[in-house]
Amino acid sequence: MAYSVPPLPYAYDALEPHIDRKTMEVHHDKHHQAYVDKANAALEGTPLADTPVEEVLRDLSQVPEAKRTAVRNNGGGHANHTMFWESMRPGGGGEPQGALADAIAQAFGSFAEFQAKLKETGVNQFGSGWSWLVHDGSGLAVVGSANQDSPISDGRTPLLGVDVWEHAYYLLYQNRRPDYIDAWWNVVDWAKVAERFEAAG
Ligand code: MN3
Repeated sequence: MAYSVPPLPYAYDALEPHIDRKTMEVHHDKHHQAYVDKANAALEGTPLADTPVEEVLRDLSQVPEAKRTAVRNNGGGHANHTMFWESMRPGGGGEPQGALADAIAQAFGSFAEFQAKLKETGVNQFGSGWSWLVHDGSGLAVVGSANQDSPISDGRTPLLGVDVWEHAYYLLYQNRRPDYIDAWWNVVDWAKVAERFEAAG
């Protein structure tokens, strides 16, 4: 089965005023679709054409060398964006509860310190990329990635990622990436992040 863009699990304008409808339309319908189309084109006719994208990204050396960069970029783009849409919801935000809250406090000192670190990593990502909360096998960490590189390819489990490509925020925030990240916290679906944490732990 070729990859496909999953339907957005809420309306395009559901995350307003934090993320605007036009950005969501272009980001989901155009950018994510392009990653899917290019990933499918790169994998077509290879033994990996029916492999879930996470399994492909876990070991990129299994991808034929001539296709590897295209799969890294576009397969990564597909996986990252699929997770991104599901990490947000209207009326989200607040703070995580339970075991995830405890693990964040243990790893970073406090939820506020975690937020500061994820934001700093996103703001300081030069050019395009992501800032991630990951489970690295022993505990939680914040890592950045360039372009569409997935933490999966480094042996880590992504729990939450903020897209800091300009296409994610430029229409509403222009060059103000820090303001976009500040607003993005208001739409994070912590219940979804907690599910991933439980599965990873
Ligand atoms: Mn994007």
